[in-house]
Amino acid sequence: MPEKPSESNGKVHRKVGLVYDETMCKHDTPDGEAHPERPDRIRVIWDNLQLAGVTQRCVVLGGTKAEDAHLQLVHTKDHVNLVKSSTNKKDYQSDRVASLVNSIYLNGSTSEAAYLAAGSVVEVAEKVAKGELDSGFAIVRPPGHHAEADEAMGFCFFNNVAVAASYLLDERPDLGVKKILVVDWDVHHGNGTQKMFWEDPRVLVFSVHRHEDGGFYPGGDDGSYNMVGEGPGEGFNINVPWEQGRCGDADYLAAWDHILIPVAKEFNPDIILLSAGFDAAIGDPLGGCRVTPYGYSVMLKKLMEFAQGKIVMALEGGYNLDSIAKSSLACVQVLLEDNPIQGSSEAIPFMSTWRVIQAVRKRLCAYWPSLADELPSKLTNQKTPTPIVLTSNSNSEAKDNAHELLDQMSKLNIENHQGDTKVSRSWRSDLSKVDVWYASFGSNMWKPRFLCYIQGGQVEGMTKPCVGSMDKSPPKGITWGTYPNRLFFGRESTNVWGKGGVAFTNPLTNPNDQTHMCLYRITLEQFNDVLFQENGLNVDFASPIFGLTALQLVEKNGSTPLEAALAPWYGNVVCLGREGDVPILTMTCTLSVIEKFASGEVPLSPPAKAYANTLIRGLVEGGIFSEEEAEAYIDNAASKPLYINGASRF
Ligand code: Q9C
Ligand code: ZN
Repeated sequence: MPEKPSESNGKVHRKVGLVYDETMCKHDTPDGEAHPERPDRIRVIWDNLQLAGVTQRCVVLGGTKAEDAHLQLVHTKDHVNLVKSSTNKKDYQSDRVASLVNSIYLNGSTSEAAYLAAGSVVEVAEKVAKGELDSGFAIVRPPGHHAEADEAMGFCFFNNVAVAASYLLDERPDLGVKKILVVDWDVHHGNGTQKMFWEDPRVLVFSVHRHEDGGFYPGGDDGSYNMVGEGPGEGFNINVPWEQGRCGDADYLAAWDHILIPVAKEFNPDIILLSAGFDAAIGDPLGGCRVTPYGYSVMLKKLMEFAQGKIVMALEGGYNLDSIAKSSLACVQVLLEDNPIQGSSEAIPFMSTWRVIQAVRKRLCAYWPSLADELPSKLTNQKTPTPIVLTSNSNSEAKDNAHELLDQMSKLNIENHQGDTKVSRSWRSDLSKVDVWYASFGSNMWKPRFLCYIQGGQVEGMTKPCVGSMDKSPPKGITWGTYPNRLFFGRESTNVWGKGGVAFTNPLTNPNDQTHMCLYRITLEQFNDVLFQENGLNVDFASPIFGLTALQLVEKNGSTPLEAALAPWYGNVVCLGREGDVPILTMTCTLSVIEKFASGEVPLSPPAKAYANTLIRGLVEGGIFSEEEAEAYIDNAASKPLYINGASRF
């Protein structure tokens, strides 16, 4: 029996379930290596919901483990047993080659997390189908939509959403769910879900994804619009395959208005299961698209018109912590029927978007008459031309995405996507209100050099100038500190300094190590501009790489590896403590890069003279050392081998 919606302050609102279980954070890489599908993903989502005060207004559920019988509705017995038995393995690194090919990794907690992820989606789906909840969001990992009947892939082990759909249809006829709409807005094609319901007309699977003619993960033809299902399921599989990256709110909403929504009206589902990956979000290092939290909220709001708003969201991908936290909050606010977040999308779809939408409508109109009409040309003529993209000759995904992002950001102004400019303006004004101490241990210890990152320009020893920060106001304070981290020099050459190593500090502490650091009090906005420049990205990004959520996280955990694609060398922000209310942050390399330095895979290399002199000047002018002492300090750091044992991890 459906329960009455809860009431507070006389305002009726909907019962929204949230599943969060910290146990799912235990699934991690066996060797601690950085990976985009990382434990903090679900933590930041949860923390941000708490911070916004929405968790108290929801029904909070702990995780539930899936039953083998339910998993076997869509997976083979062998596959279920393989995932289950992975708990007892001794050596997880031995499967490295296989896992690299299939984009998965395992540790001793993977099985438990995978059972919880699937079971939790089943639990929310059951409660929504029963009417105990109006809707819900299962904040789970590992994700599910790539997992096939007999195969883990794409960071996925069990197909959480598919298990829940089959459970409702096959195990709970008493709940009266006969037709399920699966909407998959993760930036990757939901290949697993497509296969599992290929011949099943009870489940309409809709996936919108970056496809690029099969060049984007998971690749091949599976994600093409020609894949419409077979047998009784013919017409019940709809793919919207983007030809390019950089798609945003305008493109997604066009697919909603001209494909998904008319079809959903005809299909008239009893419940909607949403494969809610947030990797099409702006700033995502894997997706290269630009959907805003506002865009997600509108897409969800449009789905609320169906199945009496019975929507079960399950997290899939999404790898920019800031973006996934904000997008998730925007969605939960829609489920709660709060005043939706403000925003506007004045951007126009790409030319390729209309091409794809028209092709999909044509391919599927035999099954869905509402797709038959030709779209008015006054609509499809409004389009943004596909910009010329410089193609990278590297096939590494990280590099392509970094390139893609740079390209995307540098075109913002000429494309006149007003939505983007607004996003950019608002992150800057938010972060300009927060102060941090930036702790420098390399050339930035010399104030005139550091000021180049703020005011722009070039000092002695630099081979090229810096553009500086958008906000050029000088640091609000300067002080010095000594920290138990090891200073060392590595790499053979850099853009700014030419040949020779540059300074890094080990994020691991050891009481025997001492690094002197010069602290500058700057805004978090300026800190991001320093990060961009330190990593060779002197462009105006539409989103910060180190935002407020990341700041909270680094204060809690000590260290936050940034998206590897964005920050190849100084990609790790480390919190060294606080000075009064203000956190002390430094930037160095990630632990996996430390390991490469320690193993010799990337060379340690002493600093060139001009670079070393900059550090020495900083230490001398800062009153820390005499010139001789400063030279000895640098020599010592440059000549000792780097050990990583015996250190404590932040
Ligand atoms: N060149 C989800 O978002 N990328 N999975 C492999 C190989 C794998 C994404 C790249 C991306 C998997 C749930
Ligand atoms: Zn994805």
